[in-house]
Amino acid sequence: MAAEQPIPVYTNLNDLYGSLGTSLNHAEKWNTVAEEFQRRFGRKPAYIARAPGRVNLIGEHIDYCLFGVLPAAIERDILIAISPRPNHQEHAPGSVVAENMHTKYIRQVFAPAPRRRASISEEEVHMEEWHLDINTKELRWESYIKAGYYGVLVNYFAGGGSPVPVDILVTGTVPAGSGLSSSAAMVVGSTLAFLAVNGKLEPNFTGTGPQISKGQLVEMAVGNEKRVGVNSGGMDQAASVISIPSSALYISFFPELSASAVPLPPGAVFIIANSLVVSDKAVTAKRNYNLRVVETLAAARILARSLGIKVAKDEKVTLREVVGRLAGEVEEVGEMPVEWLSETLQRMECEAERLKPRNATEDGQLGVTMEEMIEMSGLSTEEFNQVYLSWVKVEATHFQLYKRAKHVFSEASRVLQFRQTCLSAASEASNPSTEPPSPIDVVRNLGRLMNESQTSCDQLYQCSCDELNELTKISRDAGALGSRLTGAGWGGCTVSLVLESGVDDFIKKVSESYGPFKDLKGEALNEVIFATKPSSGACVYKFE
Ligand code: NG1
Repeated sequence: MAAEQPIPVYTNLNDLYGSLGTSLNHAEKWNTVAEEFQRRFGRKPAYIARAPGRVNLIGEHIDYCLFGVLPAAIERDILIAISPRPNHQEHAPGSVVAENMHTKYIRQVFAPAPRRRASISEEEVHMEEWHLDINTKELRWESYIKAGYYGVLVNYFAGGGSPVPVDILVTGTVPAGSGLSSSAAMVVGSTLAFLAVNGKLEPNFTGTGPQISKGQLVEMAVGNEKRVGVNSGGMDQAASVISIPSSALYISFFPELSASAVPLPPGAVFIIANSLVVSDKAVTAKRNYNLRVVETLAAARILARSLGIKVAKDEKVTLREVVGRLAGEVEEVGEMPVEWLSETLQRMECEAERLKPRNATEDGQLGVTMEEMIEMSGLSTEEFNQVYLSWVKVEATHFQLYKRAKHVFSEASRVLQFRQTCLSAASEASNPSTEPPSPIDVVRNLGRLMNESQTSCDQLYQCSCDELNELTKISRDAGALGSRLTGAGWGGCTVSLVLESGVDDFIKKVSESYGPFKDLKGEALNEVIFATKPSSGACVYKFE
């Protein structure tokens, strides 16, 4: 299983470039960052960690409800060069000098502070916890570096030991705040760089481990990103770590993280276009991302209660768990068969009506107030606050439980249909005794699902914006068979499905029609609209 494999550590550049499976000029990027590190810090880096961004083909805002999603890693990535500082003893333990090749991001110097535990027993006398200040109020590039580092400190140095002081140099080609997961790529890259430099990626002295698996790195990176203030699902980190070249990845989170390759139909090209509206998830979290997390959790409890499904008072049950309990799924046996899950999801789309406010207008525009939501949950105000609001800040007068749940169930269904369409097309194409499906029909079906996803994101989940709506419409008019926002939304990028034969014409038409692209040419245009190929997941290069 992909999630159980160890993180690849290369010592040979040919193996490294071969593993990436993409066309971009990798050698040049890796050499530039190594040379620049040498120029700035006077020695070669010890390691370079790579973590790619990702594009989500379908399955938006359902990973934190524990439904499966379908992303692919992209060629654009973050590279972090790192090396221990010479003369360790002269520096504070674990101190960091962090530089970024992008001139906009200035040099940062910080050190984790060891914090002695308040109550310590004899054995625990040497136990230390670490603290790193992370500013979650504003967008700061080093917060993502710190978030990755924090996880390494907590997981590997809580029981004692000193992290090495380091210099690091960061560079990247994943545009920030654009829905291509630059934040997850930064956190995964930073986690890997600090693990490597502290000797935590090597197998132990018997050569049998413990070596961190891809799945464990995903879990660490998800926890680490929460420290920047976003209660993300696990899609981005899983895509950045586990992806494989030439396929998308079906990632499911229930009953545990698992990932499998989904072959994409030949001739289908995914084109990313940046709306150039920057959406900073961390800063808007209480009105956007985190609010959606709370709305879906509250919807899950209320729906369960209304359907007579048992939920413990202190449990943060998810919509996926409610579906499982309704269908009588046995978690220990693994995820229920796809047909069964699809049927239950269809039923749930109807059951979601139970979440409409009593005084609902025809189109269900009005949500429920906080008081109504607490009453519907069957918990006391104190219990509700404790379970749903004590760990997160949200800001809203009304909570849109019905619309959010309806989006989640329909989007989860679309992911299953998208995956099934790709799998059936691939298996029929490889079976000499059946007529292969018409490629255009396959791609049309996928495109239709992507268009439906965009409508649902816009109208039910309200995570689109005028510019994304305009760009997806322009893309369809320019020949895309499907076009949708990708990632959290509220700005950022779209992904469009285009036939290989129409790529150049598509890019030309979109760049002539979308206002902010009109004056862009050459590299500047290529920065905002480009075709992408699925790339491989995170890895580390070790200099010898
Ligand atoms: P972006 O903003 O594209 O990195 C976010 C979440 C995902 C997922 C999507 C919406 C983080 C790190 N990522 O993606 O887990 O929930 O929104 O589908 O918060």
